[in-house]
This record gives sequence, structure tokens and C-alpha cells, in this order.
Amino acid sequence: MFEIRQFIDGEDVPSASGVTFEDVDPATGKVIGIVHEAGRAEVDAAVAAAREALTGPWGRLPTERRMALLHQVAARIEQRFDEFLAAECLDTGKPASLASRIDIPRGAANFRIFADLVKNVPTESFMLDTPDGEGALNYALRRPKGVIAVVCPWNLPLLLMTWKVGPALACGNTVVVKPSEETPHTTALLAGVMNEVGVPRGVFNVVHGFGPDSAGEYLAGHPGVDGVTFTGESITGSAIMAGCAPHVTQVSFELGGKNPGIVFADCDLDKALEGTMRSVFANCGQVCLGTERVYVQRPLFDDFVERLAKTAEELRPGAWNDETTTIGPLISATHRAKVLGYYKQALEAGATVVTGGGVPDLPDDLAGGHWVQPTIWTGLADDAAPVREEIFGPCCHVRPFDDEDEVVALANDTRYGLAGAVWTENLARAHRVAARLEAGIVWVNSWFLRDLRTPFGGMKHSGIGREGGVHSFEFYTELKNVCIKL
Ligand code: NAD
Ligand code: 6OD
Repeated sequence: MFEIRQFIDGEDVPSASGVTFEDVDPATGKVIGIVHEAGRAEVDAAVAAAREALTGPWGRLPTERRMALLHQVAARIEQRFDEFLAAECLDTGKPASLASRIDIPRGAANFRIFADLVKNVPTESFMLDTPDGEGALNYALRRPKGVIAVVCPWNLPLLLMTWKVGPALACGNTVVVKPSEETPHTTALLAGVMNEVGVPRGVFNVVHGFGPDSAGEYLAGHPGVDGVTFTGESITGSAIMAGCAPHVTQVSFELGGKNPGIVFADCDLDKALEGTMRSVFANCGQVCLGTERVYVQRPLFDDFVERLAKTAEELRPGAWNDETTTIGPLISATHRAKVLGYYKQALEAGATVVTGGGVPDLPDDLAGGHWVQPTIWTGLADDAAPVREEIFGPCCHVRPFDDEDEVVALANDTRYGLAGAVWTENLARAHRVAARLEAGIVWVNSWFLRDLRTPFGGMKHSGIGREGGVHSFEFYTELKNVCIKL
């Protein structure tokens, strides 16, 4: 049983109120740790420490030295790989085979890439003609935005937290992180890493707790915060925006999705099946980029559904450290109730349940966990709730279509606009459809293939702004123009 406290100004700090909450292993339902909840006092202290560090040693550190420290953070995550892996898998239940390929390596890569990129960000300059003929030189400078609040979800805890902290620190900001109440563990480990490699006190701070009336709300609405970067549900984004409004705090939001996967009859069927399978079931369907609406061109439809169902039935639930495990549990009992609610609604709305739809049989040691069966439906109306609302579980609805115009209209008929996957061997079609999809990210013949230099974010209710590569620097810096009359 572990105990996690706030990390403020380089120190572990217990909650002043003495209030704690439990960290639960989603695979068993058993309590694995105790977490101290931050109140307003701890959030104030964390923001004050971050403000102080901005102008202290961190603010005065030459860029090269700052970059070197971030490389050391990455190296230290790799040295402590097994600890990060166990912590992430215990908190989320995800199989080690997944987290060791994606979550933990990205935790390190998110520091390296932005440390390298920040040295090469160009800014513009213009020579202005003036009536006296002497001219004026304009040039732009980038300065850190200040204290950044980083509010994180539970599905890819280390990956998504470092995706924000890496560029924020690379730009010279300081951060206060609020991990999800479900998954506090790897953020606490990262705090230890910051001290080990000598990141100055106050640069990286962590407050633990919930959202409303707790650390999340206090932090995101704090007047001492200069920017809030948030990943989570769209409705939470609205609440955070309202909290930011009085102080006109800038926001960067990566929000929910209801992403389409489009399988054209001219696709490479094996590739399309493998990619769709991953995009629906990876991380037990708890990936914002995941596909919950699959559209298959009619000639392929029956064969595709049958083969997708067969591979779904081959997924093996189990303990995170069992090498045969290929699917983990949902994060919490509450989330499981929500997903099972959609399973029920799908039935009531007349879906054909091609596979799954319930709860798997598991051995006694896992019976208390938050398990659900991988599930595939067909036959739902386009306006049924399971087709329109983000479920965030291991499930999808598969629907036939006839032509390109029809499927583009279906794919875009959603308030979300995060990602889309298109499966076709016709290059012209790939470009046409990618351009027409209302989504911030379109993958063609792939899914979740990431190049961290590219813009990442959502349209419509799926987000505000883009991060990734130089786009991260747009949010994490303030651009200042200097005009010099010559
Ligand atoms: P969530 O919105 O419930 O919680 C995210 C974080 O916000 C948590 O730390 C929570 O404590 C905090 N929070 C909740 N209410 C708050 C409030 N009023 N003020 C301040 N903080 C508050 O999301 P979740 O359930 O943790 O994650 C799942 C959701 O995240 C899904 O909707 C998913 O699509 C989305 N997501 C999006 C992306 C993306 O890149 N677009 C990535 C991952 C997850
Ligand atoms: O890969 C990333 O950088 C990223 N932000 C992924 C988001 C996944 C959502 O669950």
C-alpha cells in the first residue's frame, strides 16, 4: 500500500486538512494506495512556488542547460522504466505489453522531442519603410507564458501529462499538475525524478484531488495561473472555461471524440481489420482517438463484421503482468456502469449484438474488477445514443455505406471533431476524404501513428488549439514584437 502526497516546491507535502482518498486497482477493485487531497491552501502554495521559480534559478538558466535537464528527465524515466510501468499498470489495469510499448516510452520521448525542438523555433522579423527613409526593424521574441496548470485524465496518465509538461518546461514555464484522481501514481514518480536530476524547486509541482470543489477547480480557476492546458471530457472543458473567464486565463483543450473509421471496398482488408481492431479495443477502448463508429462499404460489410467480431472474441482479459493478457479493465466502477448503460441502451434501441454486450467470466482474484466484454453492434439508427455519444469503452457500431459522399456526411454528422481513420488503397480518394473530414487528425491506412512534430488537437467540441511541434510553443510562450526605429 503506497501513500502519495502533494509535491510542492520540491517537497512532499501532506494535506493540511488530513483528507485522503483511495487509489483502486481497476483489475481487482482493491485499494492499492492512499492519496492526500489538496485543498485551496495547497493549491495556493503550489502556484506560489511555481511563480517564485519562474524568476528564480529556472528563469535564469541558459536554454542549453534547461534542455540538458529535460534530457536527463527522459533518461531517468528510462532508467526507472520498470517502476513507471508497474505504477501505470496498477493504476489503470492496462496490460504491460501495451504500456511498455506506448505509455512509458512516450513519457520519456515527450521531454526529449521538445527539448530538441525548442532550440530551433524561428520567429519573424520585418523591415518597415518609414517616411524619413531610415526604416524600422520589427522582430518577435518568445517568452515563457508563466505558470501553467496541467489538468490530466486517467486513460494515458504519464503520456498525456508529459505531453504538456515537456513543452511547457522546454519553453521555460513552471507547472502545477493535477493528475486524475484515478491515476496519481506516475505523476508522483515523476516528481521524484525531477528532484533526482536537479530540476530547481518549484518548477514542477503536483496537487492531487478531484475536479469540482477540489484541487482541479481550485487550480484551473486560480488567478495566479497564466495558462490552463487540459485533457478530458468536453463538458469538463466547459466548466474549466467558465472558471478561467474571470481572469481571462488562456486555455488549450484536448477533449472528447466520437471518431469514425471508414473502410472502403478498395482497402487492404487485412490492414483495415488489424487497424480497426486496435482503434476500437486498444486500452479497453479508453482512447480519445479511438474509433466508436465504423463505416464499411457494402461489398465488404458482412465479411468485415464477421472477422472483426472473431478477433474481438480472441482478446484475453487478465492481470496486467500476465503475458497472455491483451485487454484490461475499465478504469472505475462508475465508468463501468456508464459503459454498461450504453450496452443496455444499444439493446433497447434494437441493435444486433454481434459479439459481447456484457461482463466476462473471470477468475476469483479479478472478479471484483471493472471488466466488460469487447462489444460490436450493427443495425442501430444514426441518431441512437450509442452512435452519437462518446462511450469510451471497448465497443463500436458498424454500419454499411454505399458511396463517398454518403460516408463523409455520416462521419461528419457529430458535434465532435477529433480524429478519423480512412482505409483505402486509392490515393486520390484518400486525399479527398481526408480533406473533407471535420477532424483535427486523419489517419490513412494507419491509426495512432504519431509524429510529435505535427499539430494535434480537435475541431468542434473536441478541443481548442493545437499542440505538438511548434504548435505547442504557440501556447506555452507569449510572442512579443519589438519595433526599433532606425
Ligand atoms: P474528465 O474530464 O472527467 O477529467 C479530467 C481531469 O479533469 C481530471 O483530472 C479531473 O479531476 C479534472 N476535472 C474534472 N472536473 C473538473 C473541473 N470542474 N475543474 C477542473 N478540473 C476538473 O476526463 P476523464 O474521465 O479523466 O478522461 C476521459 C475523457 O478525456 C474522455 O472524454 C476522453 O475523450 C478525453 N480525452 C481526450 C483526449 C484528447 O487528446 N482529445 C485525450 C485523452 C482523453
Ligand atoms: O499522442 C498524443 O500526443 C496524444 N495527445 C494522445 C491522446 C490520446 C487520447 O486518449
